[in-house]
Amino acid sequence: MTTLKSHCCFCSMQCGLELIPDASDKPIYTVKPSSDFPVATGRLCQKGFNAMEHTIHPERILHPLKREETGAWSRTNWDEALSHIAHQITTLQAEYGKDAVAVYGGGSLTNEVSYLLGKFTRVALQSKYIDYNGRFCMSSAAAAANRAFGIDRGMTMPLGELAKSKYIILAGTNIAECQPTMMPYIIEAKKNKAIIVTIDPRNTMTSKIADIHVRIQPGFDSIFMNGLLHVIIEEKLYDQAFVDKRTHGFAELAETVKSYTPQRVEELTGVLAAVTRTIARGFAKAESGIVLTARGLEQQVNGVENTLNYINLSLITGKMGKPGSGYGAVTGQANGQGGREHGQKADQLPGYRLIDDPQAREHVAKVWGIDPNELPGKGVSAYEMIEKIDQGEIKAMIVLGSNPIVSAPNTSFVERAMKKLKLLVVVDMFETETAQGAHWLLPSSSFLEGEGTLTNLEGRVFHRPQAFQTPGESKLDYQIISELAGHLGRGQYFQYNSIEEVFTELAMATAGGKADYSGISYERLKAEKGVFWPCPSSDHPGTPHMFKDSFDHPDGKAKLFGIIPKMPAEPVDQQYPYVLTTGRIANHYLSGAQTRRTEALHKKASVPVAEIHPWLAEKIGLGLHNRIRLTSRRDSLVFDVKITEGIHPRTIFVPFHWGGELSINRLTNDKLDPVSRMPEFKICAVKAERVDAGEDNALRL
Ligand SMILES: Nc1nc2c(c(=O)[nH]1)N[C@H]1C(S)=C(S)[C@@H](COP(=O)(O)OP(=O)(O)OC[C@H]3O[C@@H](n4cnc5c(=O)[nH]c(N)nc54)[C@H](O)[C@@H]3O)O[C@H]1N2
Ligand SMILES: Nc1nc2c(c(=O)[nH]1)N[C@H]1C(S)=C(S)[C@@H](COP(=O)(O)OP(=O)(O)OC[C@H]3O[C@@H](n4cnc5c(=O)[nH]c(N)nc54)[C@H](O)[C@@H]3O)O[C@H]1N2
Ligand code: SF4
Ligand SMILES: [Mo]
Repeated sequence: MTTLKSHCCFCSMQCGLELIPDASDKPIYTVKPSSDFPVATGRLCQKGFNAMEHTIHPERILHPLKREETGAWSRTNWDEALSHIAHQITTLQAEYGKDAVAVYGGGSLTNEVSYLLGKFTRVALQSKYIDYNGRFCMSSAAAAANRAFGIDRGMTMPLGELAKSKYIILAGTNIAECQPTMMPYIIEAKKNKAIIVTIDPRNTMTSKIADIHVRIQPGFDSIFMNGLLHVIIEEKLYDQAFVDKRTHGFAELAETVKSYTPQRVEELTGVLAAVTRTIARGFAKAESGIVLTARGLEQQVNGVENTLNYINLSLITGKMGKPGSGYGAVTGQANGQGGREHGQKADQLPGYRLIDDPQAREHVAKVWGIDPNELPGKGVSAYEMIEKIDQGEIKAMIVLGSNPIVSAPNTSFVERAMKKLKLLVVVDMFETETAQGAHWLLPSSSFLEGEGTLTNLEGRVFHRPQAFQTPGESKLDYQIISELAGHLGRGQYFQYNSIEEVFTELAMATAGGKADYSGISYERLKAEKGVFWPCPSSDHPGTPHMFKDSFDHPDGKAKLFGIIPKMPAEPVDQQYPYVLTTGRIANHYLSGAQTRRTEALHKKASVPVAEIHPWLAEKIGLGLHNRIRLTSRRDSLVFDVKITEGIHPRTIFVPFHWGGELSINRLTNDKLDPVSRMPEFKICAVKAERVDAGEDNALRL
């Protein structure tokens, strides 16, 4: 047996890994970091080292399953499953219209599968309803980048630039737990005397390496940012030449931030005026600087505006398109970048083309061999699809690559709505919380079985080879999608002999679009170990650095936006006096479907723990062995507690990687950003009460 190569299935770093066979020749492998992938070379975090475990878990679904009337699953075969599903789809569409059937995708899927899901929805189902879990992830960052730069690529520069930077601002991004193998790039910068600033309501593993940590209350980023912009403009520390030549909107921005003196910002946020001045002057004067944002400030009803305000900082200081400088929204999922480029989004066709643009429709329809008029129009965002189920407009849904019963906001509502579906098909490796309510569960492949391309957080497209055959009767996603299209009578549009053929078609579909992959081929990816998009021709080297000379708006300039800070959707009040924020811990991944089935990770963190400040513990009289009840306007749950100085006193943090009674998303708010339709995962108002130790609680300790 030989060493096999793959990439970790979890975060957007997409570290290369090798599977070293056991000397005994048994099918046992040890996971080691790969030495020949140019990103985080030779490094894996604990999730990466354990990435294989869930793929061989005994709970893996190995045969198609059908829900009997008794509620139990029964084993079936592919032909029966797909023909029944196709029949139900056709019947529902005949009665309620094509749009009665929806698709819900995910950002872990390869570029090819993301692309095919979009094509399947528009060509095989002929429905307008497709969206995906990236709506809960990168949508605010994407909308902000499109507005400011005219194009959305999470990071505008390769990771290597971090090490060269002299000033790095990390806002609402907990890299040490969420992209752990990125940390050495930042530590390298620190060794070269860079200043590191973290902005987060919590002291995180990331803030441990910060020179300055700004402990901001959730929802206050834009006020603080206006303070920084105010100082930079008042003290004329901005890059006048860059602002004049390469941006629009400076006068409006200057006017907006005029009243945000550091003193006023201190009164509003508690951040000392001296801290605001120090960071403003330090960043503006540094010879290079990088701003990275992530979900902390993006997953809010003001997420797009918050992100735009951080982009303002990069732009007015001219820290774009030059060494050691740039702005980046740190992408989250394995293929969080590529997954949002190729048509899983309600309003997009492959290559970031807009579905309501006649030229885009014509181009893609031609590649697909259909009439542009056959293409449906824009659908709605992920959460709004769930609302449409509740309203009775969507009757059937195919979920492929997501577990919304755990990961959507206000999951008590989501669960009630999903129960109304006449047909729920889940394509997954496991019987997830979402699959527990499904009518059909179709066994899919894991990352070790599915060959394909992904695009990492830098915009680097790379090839992930197949390591193993699919176990049992499970199939590759692209085969499941193509075969179902066949059963729906649209098989002629889904004739692929290999995943490479899907990529070749994808590349054609993106030609001339913003995310142009047309110069990329499997051959190149294998030889070059990745190519950065845009890459419009086979002799184009790819684009590691964006915006060196111009931005992507028609006039080549970037746009500045004066942001007037707004309240969160659910401000605290007397009844619900604290802010609940949610996020991640290092040991688990998203809805936990994979990492709760990874013993080595799960045993380190088997339940969610609420982080609270000692002030709050005292206020609610929390003693030893007590737990905490958190209640929002939507639901109420009990959690174990960690008391820590390292959190804003009025803020409570709970990770979201668990289902059922442990699922914090039962409490979160489902209000959406008006532009990105991102839910407010990071802020909702809660009350907190002490739960006295009962017998069972005492035993737990
Ligand atoms: N271990 C692990 N790694 C992961 C994932 C995982 O589930 N587990 N998921 C992956 C995915 S899909 C994603 S999207 C990324 C997410 O990566 P991150 O966005 O870094 O992760 P989060 O924990 O959601 O949020 C980051 C921080 O935002 C802070 N925060 C909360 N409210 C605010 C606010 O108003 N302002 C500011 N400035 N900060 C705030 C939180 O305290 C938290 O520390 O991680 C990826 N990597
Ligand atoms: N409260 C709160 N909620 C959040 C967030 C938060 O910060 N706070 N963050 C949000 C964010 S950023 C994200 S990205 C979402 C993600 O949340 P989810 O979309 O639920 O993400 P996963 O848990 O990765 O679900 C992926 C599912 O797809 C399956 N899967 C993995 N790979 C494949 C594959 O190749 N093929 C198929 N068919 N299936 C596969 C897995 O087994 C798993 O069941 O959660 C969001 N929810
Ligand atoms: S940093 Fe991300 S991609 Fe790398 S091993 Fe860890 S989870 Fe996997
Ligand atoms: Mo995400």
